Amino acid sequence: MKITFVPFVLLISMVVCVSLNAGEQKYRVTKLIDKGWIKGRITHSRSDLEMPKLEVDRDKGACGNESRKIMAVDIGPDGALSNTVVYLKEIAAGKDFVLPATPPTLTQEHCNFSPHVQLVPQFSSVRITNHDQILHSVHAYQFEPGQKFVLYPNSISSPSRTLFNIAMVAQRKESFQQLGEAGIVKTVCDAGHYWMTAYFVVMQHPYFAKVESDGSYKYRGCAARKIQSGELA
Ligand SMILES: [Cu+2]
Repeated sequence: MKITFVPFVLLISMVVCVSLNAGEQKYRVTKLIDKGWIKGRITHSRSDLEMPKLEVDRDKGACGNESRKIMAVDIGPDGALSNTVVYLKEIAAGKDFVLPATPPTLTQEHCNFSPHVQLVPQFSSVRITNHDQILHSVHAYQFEPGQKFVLYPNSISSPSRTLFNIAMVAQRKESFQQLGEAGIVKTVCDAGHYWMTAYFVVMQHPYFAKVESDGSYKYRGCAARKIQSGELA
């Protein structure tokens, strides 16, 4: 069975966990009696795609000379698709969404954002750190869930709106910023490092997973047990 593919970040698993409601109602926490799981594996049907390299054209002292690859299509030798997020769609109720004890962190180091993709609860406060001795910025754009993106790193699709835009000068090592409602937040660096890109996948409910390096994923705490895998054409 093929899973709907939204280029590069999101894969949508359409398995009902507890209840399904096509309306816009808010997620409701409920007590689960039979705790099960849903698991699967995401692969790409072609492992021989030739992707363009992103050449470093400035600040090589801090950034190095190594060209960067487009992380959005990081395909393993067996077709495993990294940097992919799988989530349950249109879920109305389920387990509680436990917030992390420490804020999610987005790091700028060696002129890269890290991690490239991370999952965070809505309205999270995120910590941003700059480990380089040069100017970076974090320009964060808010998008609707399911937004499709052009693969080229700093390309911004419209419509979009700026969530925040901060300068991370060499002396500014830390900043805290607030995320909003569920959706996708794409961050780029406006300081000329066009290859720097990262994504927050902001979720309203806890039934989501970033795939492992072998493309596998597993949700826990569902009222059903099911295996569902997807392959991208
Ligand atoms: Cu930068």
